[in-house]
Amino acid sequence: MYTHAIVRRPGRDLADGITTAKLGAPDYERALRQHACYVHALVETGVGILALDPLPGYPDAYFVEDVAVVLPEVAVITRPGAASRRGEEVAIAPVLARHRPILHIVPPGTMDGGDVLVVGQSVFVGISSRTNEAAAQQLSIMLEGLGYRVVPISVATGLHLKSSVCTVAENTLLVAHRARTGWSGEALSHLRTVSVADGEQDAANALFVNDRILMAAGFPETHRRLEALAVPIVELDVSEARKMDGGLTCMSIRF
Ligand code: CIR
Repeated sequence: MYTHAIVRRPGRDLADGITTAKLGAPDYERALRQHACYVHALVETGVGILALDPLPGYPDAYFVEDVAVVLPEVAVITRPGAASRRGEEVAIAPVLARHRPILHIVPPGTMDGGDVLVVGQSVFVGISSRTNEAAAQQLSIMLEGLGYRVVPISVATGLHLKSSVCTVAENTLLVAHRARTGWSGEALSHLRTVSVADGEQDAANALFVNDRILMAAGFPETHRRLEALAVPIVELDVSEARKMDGGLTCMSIRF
């Protein structure tokens, strides 16, 4: 069970963040309302919220997931792959230092937390435009003594590994069709998978917290498939985050 979630409010400059989405500019007031609903949904899962203010000069900083990988034993502060986001990690380290021993990804490693998917003792690391092999190796060395196995996965499309695959129940992944190419059968063989419905790609980033699935609103067929898991599902409108390539996992660090 998770007991904490770190979140950061979007700033007025959120439209200055990086995006490849062609969904238009995000609206600040709407983004704030949607973020408040997201935080409320997290509260309802039973976690305590550590809420941070916007970080001046860092319009992507509310995507806090990217700057840390937190396990029960340790928190790894990443080195974000996008130059404009480097510095966000400095602001998160003191918050996590109150809860975990801290380790750091160092140059030449670059890593975004959105590329790291922890399933039990397996730590899948997407090798993407943001996360490189050097960082995956550093993480492997940090975690092997703790009993984890780091498995690099090539991210062929989408921003991060978790743009296309995420946990939706114990040992169960929600997987977009496009993500399957990067996985060997062996890596997935011990896991149950649910496929994202055709045409519902942005449903692929859902968040499983304390026996509840938080998913983006507007993806009825994927919702229907997830109902088979018999896990309560909470739909949230995250249209403004999606305009900036964000989703459900990106906006919190759970531990
Ligand atoms: C970026 O490009 O870095 C942000 N606009 C979106 C980050 C989304 N983060 C995530 O999926 N973990």
